[in-house]
Amino acid sequence: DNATDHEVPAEAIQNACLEYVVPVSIGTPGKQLMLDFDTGSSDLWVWSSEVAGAGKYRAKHRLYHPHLSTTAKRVDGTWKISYGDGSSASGDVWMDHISVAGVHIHGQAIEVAQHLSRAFLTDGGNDGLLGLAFPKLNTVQPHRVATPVENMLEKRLIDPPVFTCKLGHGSEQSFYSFGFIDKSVTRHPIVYHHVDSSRGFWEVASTAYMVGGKPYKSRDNTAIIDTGTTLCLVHDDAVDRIYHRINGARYSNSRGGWIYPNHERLPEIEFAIGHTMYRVRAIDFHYSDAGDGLTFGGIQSRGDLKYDIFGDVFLKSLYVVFDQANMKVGVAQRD
Ligand code: 0ZP
Repeated sequence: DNATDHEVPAEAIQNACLEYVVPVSIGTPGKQLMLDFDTGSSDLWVWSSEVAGAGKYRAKHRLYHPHLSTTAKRVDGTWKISYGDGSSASGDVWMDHISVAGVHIHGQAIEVAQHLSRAFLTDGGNDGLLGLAFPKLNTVQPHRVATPVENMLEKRLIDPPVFTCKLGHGSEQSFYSFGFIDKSVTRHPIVYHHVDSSRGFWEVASTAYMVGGKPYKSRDNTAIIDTGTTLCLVHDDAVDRIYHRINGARYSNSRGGWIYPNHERLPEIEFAIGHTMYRVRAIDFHYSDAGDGLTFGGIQSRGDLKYDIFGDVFLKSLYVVFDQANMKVGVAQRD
């Protein structure tokens, strides 16, 4: 058993604009589905042959057929999840083998979808989600099931007992690794920060930020590190200060967010994680073309939420190590 056995290959991810999906093999023979790895939830659920009324949408997805897997076993329990954006899914539960980035889990609960909300039916992007948040958020009733990371730790399948995430922008490569910290990603140091897991999220202190070199404090503020959220969502004080520094920026009701003229100069933007400041790179801040020579900004208001959400727009500037056993995240700036 040598060290490299635990080094798992980086997995390619596609569809980098809205979400990142990762190949996961499920069942016997293995069926490969593309799952959205979500550090903001703790359910592993998949599109299946049991999805009701999916009709023409089904053709856009790879499905898990528990009845065609020789290792699948039906278990007690049902699940139902609602996400921050209002989408939802529900169904029953099976046990089967899965393989994620070279790690084989024999006996993983798979939540099989029977009902999916409209957003999932019309989105062709993912074939399900793989939740990477803390176990307490799992929605299976009457007893929650173990998440893949929980199983990897419990069965000592990964050493060191961490997973890491590098999200690329555009055609830059992206990966998740399990049991392997890739030090070649960045020359910046990985600094470790305490995680408050009481709500089940990867929640860190974030009590300071910088806009155009000017420092601001945000007392008692926290942020959730969430690969399943596309944008970076922060409190309105910060949002206002950022867009006030961009000529011609305004809030657009029709587009549901802040926009600004293409090619406008952007201020430097940094947010604290623990006591370290991390920069949002300008290329990552430009989220999308809003038409009429305007750009939709990658940092938007968190609305009524009590915490910031550091989603993909910010994570593209970082390399993050998630250490569930020690309730820490290691974060390094990328160039
Ligand atoms: C998203 O970021 C969407 C994309 C999206 C939504 C709304 C406005 C947008 C504006 C511009 C660009 C993107 C926007 C993710 C998404 C991507 C691609 C295809 C999709 C198809 C259908 C639906 C969503 C798609 N959603 C965030 C979200 O809910 C919005 C949000 N975040 C609100 C916080 N508050 N993300 C969840 C995972 C999604 C679910 C993954 C839908 C894709 C499919 C979670 O990571 C959020 C998390 C709460 C957060 C406080 C950490 C959560 O809901 N966890 C469930 C637990 C239940 C709490 C026990």
